[in-house]
Amino acid sequence: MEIIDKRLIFEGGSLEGKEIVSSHRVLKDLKGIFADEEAREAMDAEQLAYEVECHFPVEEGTLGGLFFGLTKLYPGKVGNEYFMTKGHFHAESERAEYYWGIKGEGVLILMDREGKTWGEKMYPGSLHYIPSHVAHRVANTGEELLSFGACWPSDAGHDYETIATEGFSARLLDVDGKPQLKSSNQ
Ligand code: PAN
Ligand code: ZN
Repeated sequence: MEIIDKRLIFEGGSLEGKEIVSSHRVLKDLKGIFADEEAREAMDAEQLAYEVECHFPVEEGTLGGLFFGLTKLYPGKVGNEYFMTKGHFHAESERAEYYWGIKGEGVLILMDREGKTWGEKMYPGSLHYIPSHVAHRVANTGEELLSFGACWPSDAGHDYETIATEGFSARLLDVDGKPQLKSSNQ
């Protein structure tokens, strides 16, 4: 019987193989995400904020499959707010996910449907279970690239709209050189 090598390689903060799909977001794609929109506008619209490499072994929306992603989030700040991913609930809200830290330092910001927001420190080796019905985004609080892995159900989908319109109830800000979660209404 045959033993095959799919040459799908996940190692040292990179995911490679002919089935890998890459995407990226630059600062202009993150319009309205940061508190200080004026500061974001003053920055280079084409500056790379993050890249995502994904393995989608089944079609999006398939029940019973899994997707795998590697996110590389660059260091930086918009005003006093750390670079972060857009963040989303899953469209099929009753779908959980795992994240785990690979390189760099950051904070996983989580918000439930009642609007309660909390954070979990991310660093190489940290493992994070994101329960269903919980929105998630990651902020890079370090000086170097932050890479993290993710694994989620193939029928989860992404609801970016709720976060784009309502945001998270707290933001991760640099306060005197230290990351702090501050209420968005302040
Ligand atoms: C991750 C995220 C990835 C990028 O793979 O999609 O980190 O963040 P945004 O999708 O919020 O821009 C995931 O949570 N998948 O479900
Ligand atoms: Zn997700």
